[in-house]
Amino acid sequence: MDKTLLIIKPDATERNLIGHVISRLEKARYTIVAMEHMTLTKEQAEGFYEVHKERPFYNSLVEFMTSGPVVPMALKKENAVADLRALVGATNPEEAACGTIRYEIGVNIEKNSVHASDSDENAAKEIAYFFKNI
Ligand code: 3AN
Repeated sequence: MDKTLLIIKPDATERNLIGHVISRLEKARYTIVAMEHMTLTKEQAEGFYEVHKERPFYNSLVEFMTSGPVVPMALKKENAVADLRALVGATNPEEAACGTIRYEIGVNIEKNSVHASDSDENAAKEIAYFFKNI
């Protein structure tokens, strides 16, 4: 079984959409194998988004990701990474396909409600970043 990482971002936890996102994931046949409700420190958010360090939106992204609670979770399913990217939709909610999570609840390109790993390699790294015993 393949695994991937999803994070419910602060814009979604603030609007009480944790249950909504989990419901979408379970209906898409994901099994939650680990989950936490937490507020990231600046260092944790910076480390997670290290690959974007040189991008103009990095500081704003770190500020946003530390602005409220997040819910990282490890998810299991066949073809987990690609299927979750499809379910989540494009980075910019305005460009996300109808029916995707970002189309439904995304606010804008930064406050896009959920993160989903983009490759098996990154999924393994990102799961290990939050969960030590998976
Ligand atoms: P995705 O999350 O779709 O893989 P990435 O990895 O390119 O997108 O970007 C990581 C996060 O950075 C996005 N989820 C979004 O919150 C933020 N982001 C990406 N592009 C922009 C942008 N042009 N302006 C502001 N924030 C952005």
